[in-house]
Amino acid sequence: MLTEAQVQRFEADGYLPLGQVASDEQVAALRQHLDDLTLGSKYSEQIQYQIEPALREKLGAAAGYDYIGPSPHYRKLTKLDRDPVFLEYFCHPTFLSLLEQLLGPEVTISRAFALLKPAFDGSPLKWHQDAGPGHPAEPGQFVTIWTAMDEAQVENGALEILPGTQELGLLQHRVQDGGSQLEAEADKRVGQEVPLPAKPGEAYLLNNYVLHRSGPNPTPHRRRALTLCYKHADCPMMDQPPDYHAHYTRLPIGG
Ligand SMILES: O=C(O)CCC(=O)C(=O)O
Repeated sequence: MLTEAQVQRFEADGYLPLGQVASDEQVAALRQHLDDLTLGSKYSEQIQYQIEPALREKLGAAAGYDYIGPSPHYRKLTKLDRDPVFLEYFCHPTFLSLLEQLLGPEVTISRAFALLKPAFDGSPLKWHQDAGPGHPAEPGQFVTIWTAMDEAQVENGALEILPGTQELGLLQHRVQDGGSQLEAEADKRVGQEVPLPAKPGEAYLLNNYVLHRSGPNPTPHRRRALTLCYKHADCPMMDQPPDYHAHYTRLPIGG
């Protein structure tokens, strides 16, 4: 459970360090599973694979999701709640109790993915919100939990946050009149970004409206992390039919 002070801090800043949530053993098992899926022979049809843009350009491949065989150049793996090894971690008792506290007993996973930021060619992620079309539609009904699988520092692409920007609500992402509202708000706050360094297994709770980004990884140290978006089971998805969310994986809260 979060203390009252932690809830207040989360509401004010839009993020909250949760400390080490995944045990060393869990981190080792999750890392091994990521390696088996990407470098080894455990390709999974249930999961979507995306390669880094540099390799995509070299191969002349189309944008989107594609498996190209064992490779250290995968950028992202999605739909990880379909995989029992990941799902077990996504149902971590710490998550279940804080999600029940924040969202109530009926919670589903709306997104579950790993961003792998490979050594030397991990690409940057621009300022964004985890909200808008294709995301849950109702503020207060969804949160994200991010867990580092490797040591994350600014040098190898740690998360960065603009604290308090969740107060701005949903920002216009489309580029209009030479720039988006989201970029304009980020530009106003240059120098206010807070890096969120993390040791393997450490997690952060994020308000989905807070502006966040992560840098490139030009270092020899890969920076893998798991991002989980949880929502109230009945919260509709923006710009999707009302029953679109019905198939999402439900968490075993309250047995
Ligand atoms: O792991 C990261 O670098 C950030 C992931 C993220 O914020 C996202 O993809 O929405």
